[in-house]
Amino acid sequence: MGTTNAGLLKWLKECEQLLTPDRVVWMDGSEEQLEKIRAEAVKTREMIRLNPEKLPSCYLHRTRPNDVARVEGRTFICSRREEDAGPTNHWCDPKEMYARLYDIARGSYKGRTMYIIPYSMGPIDSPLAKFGVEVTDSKYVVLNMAIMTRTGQAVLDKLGDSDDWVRGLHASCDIDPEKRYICQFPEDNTIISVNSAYGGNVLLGKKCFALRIASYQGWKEGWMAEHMLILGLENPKGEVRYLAAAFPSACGKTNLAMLIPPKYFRDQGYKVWTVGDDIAWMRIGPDGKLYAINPENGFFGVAPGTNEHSNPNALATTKSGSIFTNVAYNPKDGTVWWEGLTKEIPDELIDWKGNPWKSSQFVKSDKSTCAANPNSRFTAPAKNCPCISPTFEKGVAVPISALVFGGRRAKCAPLVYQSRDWVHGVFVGSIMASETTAAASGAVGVVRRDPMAMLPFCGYHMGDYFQHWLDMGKKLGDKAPKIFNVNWFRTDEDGNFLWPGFGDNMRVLNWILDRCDGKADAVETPIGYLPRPEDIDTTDLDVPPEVMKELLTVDKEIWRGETREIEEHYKKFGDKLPKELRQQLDELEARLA
Ligand code: OXD
Ligand code: MN
Repeated sequence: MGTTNAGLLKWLKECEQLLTPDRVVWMDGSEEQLEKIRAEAVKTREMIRLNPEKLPSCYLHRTRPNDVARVEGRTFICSRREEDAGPTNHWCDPKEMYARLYDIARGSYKGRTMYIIPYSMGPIDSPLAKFGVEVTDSKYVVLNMAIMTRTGQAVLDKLGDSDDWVRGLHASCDIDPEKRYICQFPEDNTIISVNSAYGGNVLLGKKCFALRIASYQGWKEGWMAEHMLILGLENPKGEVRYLAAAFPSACGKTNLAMLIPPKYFRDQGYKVWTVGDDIAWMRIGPDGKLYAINPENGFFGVAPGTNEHSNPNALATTKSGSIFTNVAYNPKDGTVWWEGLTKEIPDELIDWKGNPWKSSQFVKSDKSTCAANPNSRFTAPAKNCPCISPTFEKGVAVPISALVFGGRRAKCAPLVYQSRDWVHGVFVGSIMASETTAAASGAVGVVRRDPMAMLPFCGYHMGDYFQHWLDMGKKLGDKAPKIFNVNWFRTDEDGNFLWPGFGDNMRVLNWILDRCDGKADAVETPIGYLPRPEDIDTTDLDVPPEVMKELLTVDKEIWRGETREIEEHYKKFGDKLPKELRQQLDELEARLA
């Protein structure tokens, strides 16, 4: 391994002096080196090797029971000034936080290996790519980063002596939840994560870099880092149009990214291509249009609920070279299982904590009796995905025709609507919300505002973030993508879903993309442009016309209530709320009056 990058070498020396590892290993990106680390991880029981015939090169990992999810309460944006982190982030003075974190991490690699992972977010040669170096004492992190990003010497070669790279320090320490911190220092291009070993907190390229740090970089440098899937929809003529879509968690982002069109469309030659399932980096190209890449190289998806029906493409993606975290183990055949994988529940398993589990102990209403943790995950290489976009494999950015926001709303939002223009679209994103489900603890149906699905991921003041969106719209002008909102979760009086969702969502995406091409009709309503029921192709769809009508109605009374809630939501941002958005709210109120 080699680099002459003085800034990098200096930082690594400082890490080594602070952490005092027994050994230092540079990750060179070779399969031989990874294979050696996998073998060591099996020996130390950090990984269980799964059935090599049924799941070749796949492993199971269990985290500590106190360390199974992202921890928003312990995630900090340590900008120099508190007001720059804004009202939606936890903040701490960087000097104070560095001191606290160095105290926690000091000497914690004793008896351990310090792994140095040079990695690229985005294809190494892409003009949209950015680089990072993560230092970690966890083989699990090393092996996951090797799936989720491009790693190794090639990154150092491309980085050269540049200072444009993100420092990422991860120390497992004692996995003490009282001393767990996930800290971003946006002005220093630095991330420090201590006392966790769970993916979302420790795979520093993902949420910490590709969203929190990158959103800040995008603001300063004139581009966008968004919590969005990217997909391409190919029509029978072979033309592919791309959209990027933001949804809060538990709204089926990975499923939408990998959807399989209904048979009627497949038979005509329609296809969906997955570019990414979680993060989009977008820049204005030389032709003035907005282009996107998926900066990741794999999927870190939620396992429960993934099956042959809900997402066959995701399931196929996990069949080799994947790491499963906190799923159940089937000792009979050395495979894995999670709730929803098969209708039939295996009689006996080893649960996610490593204890014997019998199907008879499962109580549907009690998540703690599940064999797999509800947030159990698969880390799978994107190249395994049967519908991965050829553009992803070539490493090229795709032109974005539409930006889509969505959430889980029982009554309020219609199946789909188009914003009046870019500024109104930014308003639609800024008021994004989702209702809590029975799946999570707490009250059901409570509305959580999650602007652009970035609430836990925006690395600076959200008022400035809204302004950045408005500024991007000004730069894009008439080349700007059109902005839409979708809601797959509208219900009837008894709480039953009105829309079948899954593959049939393609019917809505088709209307969206036809709107972008000026090929589909719509009617104007107070909230934006809606299709008429006949504008959505419902061939072979078992949804009666009156239900289609219901899915596409806007209840003014509900929306008047909604505007009162938006007033409250907007108060949080104080005078950082762009006046254009305030004006959008006033205009919406006037249209609903
Ligand atoms: C994720 C998340 O894991 O958004 O992608 O929490
Ligand atoms: Mn996500």
